[in-house]
Amino acid sequence: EDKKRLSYAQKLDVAEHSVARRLLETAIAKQTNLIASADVMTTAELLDLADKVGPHIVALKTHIDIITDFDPDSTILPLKDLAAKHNFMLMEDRKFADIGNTQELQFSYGIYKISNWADFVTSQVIGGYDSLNCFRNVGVVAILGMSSKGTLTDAAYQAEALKVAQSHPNVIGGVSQKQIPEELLLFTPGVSIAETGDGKGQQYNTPEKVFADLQTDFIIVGRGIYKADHPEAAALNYKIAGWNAYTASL
Ligand code: 5BU
Repeated sequence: EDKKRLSYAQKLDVAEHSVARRLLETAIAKQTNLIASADVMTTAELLDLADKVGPHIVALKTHIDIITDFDPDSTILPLKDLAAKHNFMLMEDRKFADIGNTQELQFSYGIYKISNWADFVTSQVIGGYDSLNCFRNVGVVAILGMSSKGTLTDAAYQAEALKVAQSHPNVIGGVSQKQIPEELLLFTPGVSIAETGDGKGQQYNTPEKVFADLQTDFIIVGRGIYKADHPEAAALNYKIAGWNAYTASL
C-alpha cells in the first residue's frame, strides 16, 4: 500500500522560500502539477507552445540555449507576458555545474541573462555548497539523480548531493527518480504516458508510477506534449493524469 504524503497545502504551510510558495500556490490554484518542457528550437515555436499549454501548467521549463533565434526582446519579453497571462512560472534547466564565480557569470551575463527572467533554475551540486550562493534571487532545483540509463548519480552520490541540497537556503527542491525528504520539492522528468524510452537513453515512467512510488510533487513532460499532434490537448491530458495521480497518493 502507498504511503501517505503531504498535500500541496500542507507543504505550503511550512514552505519558506518565496519560489517554493509560489509554485505550491499556483499548483493549488490551477489544480496542476505539470511542468511542460519546451525543448523547441525557435522563438515562434516556444511562444506558440507556451500560449497553448499555459492554462494547464504550473511552470514552463526551458533550455534557452537550444533556441536558434534567441533575442531578449522578441523571445523573453513575450514569454514573460505569456507567463503572466496564464500564471505559470519559468524554470530554466541550465544544469549549472561549475565553480561559484563561473556560475555567477553564466547566470547573469552572456546573451541569455538568465537571472533577468527565470523564476528558478536547475543546478548540479557537484561544485559544492558555495557554488550555489550565486543564485540569490531565484530558487534552485538541485540535480540529485538523472532519468537516463547508466547515469552516474548512484546512491552514494545522491546521498551526498542531498546533504548539499538540504542545507542550502537557495535550494527549493531536487530532480530525482527517487523519493527525497518531504521538505524539498521533488521534480521528476522522464514521464510519459505512451513511451518507455526514446532509444537515446531516456527512461520513462507514467504519472501514476511517479506519484505512487516517489511521492513526487511535479512531473516534467517534454516530447509527450510538444511533439503531440495537439499539444494543448496533450497538456490537458497530462495535467489530469498528474492531478489524479497526486490525489490518489494522498
Ligand atoms: P522528454 O522529451 O519528456 O524526454 O524531455 C525531458 C526533459 O527533462 C528534457 O528537457 C531533459 O533535459 C530534462 N531532464 C531529463 O529528462 N532527465 C533528467 O534526469 C534531467 C532533466 Br536532470
